[in-house]
Amino acid sequence: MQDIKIAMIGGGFMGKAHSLAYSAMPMFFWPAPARPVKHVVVDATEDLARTAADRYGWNSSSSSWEAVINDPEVDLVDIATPNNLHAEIAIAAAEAGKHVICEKPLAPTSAEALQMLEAVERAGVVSAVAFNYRRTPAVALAKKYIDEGAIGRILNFRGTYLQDWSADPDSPLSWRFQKKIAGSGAVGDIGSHVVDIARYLVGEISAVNSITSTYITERPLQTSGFDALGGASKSDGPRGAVDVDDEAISLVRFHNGAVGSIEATRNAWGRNNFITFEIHGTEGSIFFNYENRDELQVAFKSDPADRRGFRTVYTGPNTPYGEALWPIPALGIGYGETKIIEAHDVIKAIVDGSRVRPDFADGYAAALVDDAILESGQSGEWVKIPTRDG
Ligand code: NAI
Ligand code: SOE
Repeated sequence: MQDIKIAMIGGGFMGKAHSLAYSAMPMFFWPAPARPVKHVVVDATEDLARTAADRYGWNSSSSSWEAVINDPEVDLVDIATPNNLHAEIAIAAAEAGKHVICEKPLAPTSAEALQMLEAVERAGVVSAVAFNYRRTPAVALAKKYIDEGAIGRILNFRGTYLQDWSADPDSPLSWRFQKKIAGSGAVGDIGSHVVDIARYLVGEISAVNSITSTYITERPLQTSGFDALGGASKSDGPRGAVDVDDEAISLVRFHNGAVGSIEATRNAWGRNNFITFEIHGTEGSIFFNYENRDELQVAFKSDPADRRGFRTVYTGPNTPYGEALWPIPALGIGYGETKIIEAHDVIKAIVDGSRVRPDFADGYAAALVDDAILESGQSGEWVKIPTRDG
């Protein structure tokens, strides 16, 4: 079995998730397309990098991403840093001939995302953007229903991503609240996942009309280098300005005539990872809530009149990715499984020399929608989503 040697840049929250995925992938997908080798992990300091290597089982560590992407042994560069570093690292990795997986949003702006796309195209390497929620088996099952025509022509899509980790004004000024690092707030951080799901299930978005709001305009400065998601600091210490959106609500139009809405906020008390979509078609409807991610709710026009209503389908061995996962429906799909599937699909594409989706073209397409949401939030006008050529 071939080895794929990985250099992972960033050993924080996503560093943990990706490390787990590389270790677990061959346990789920067997025979594995290749053996992922956790060759080197990079973090901002030697100490952070060594700790990540020890904790997550990497063979070596470094504090220089520039050095590791030029390591001839590395096949795949995995970018799990804050957003402002994605473009520089991805472009350099592609120029060094490495395959690249990059966390979402692909970049803080669509302009940078385009440069990243052009770099991987020039280099002819495999690229992937880590919109892992489309790899939740129930989301892939929704795609199967839609592709098979089970709900007919899609009329509308209502998508949400609601969280509450930043609802407390005393929660720290994470990098996610700083435009120079994150690019945007709820829009790029979580709204982009819903944009990806909408594109995956319904098709390309043609225009948006959005409201964006910032409720908490300053937050306590973080005392450690680690990003604290929530965890009110109750600090009387200095505060810094929040210069990104807390919430975005958008009406959307799709090229195929469907309409819909996308909402994103991290200030919704009681909502944790509330990624939902409801899709109505001419022949039926589908509803999904990530907080019950083993389940897909479906209802069909053809249902007998005395059985009207949504019913629950549980994902398991017979639904997408099921053969690799657990042998009984509803044993439980977790966040980790979505990342394990993602690792498999990326490594398989490298071995097969094929395209994996979502790739940098998808990341760029999502970034164009994110930018349009921000622009519409400022202007209050409908904003058309440009195509790659303008
Ligand atoms: P984090 O703050 O937990 O981790 C980022 C890591 O990057 C830290 O260990 C930090 O020290 C390191 N880092 C910073 N500068 C560096 C440099 N110059 N060289 C090497 N390492 C450096 O952030 P988190 O939550 O892991 O987010 C990382 C990326 O993953 C972001 O783009 C975020 O949007 C995305 N993300 C995606 C998720 C998903 O569900 N797909 C979930 C969470 C985050
Ligand atoms: C914080 O909102 C966050 O970690 C996002 O950055 C991720 O993309 C999301 O999946 C989980 O929440």
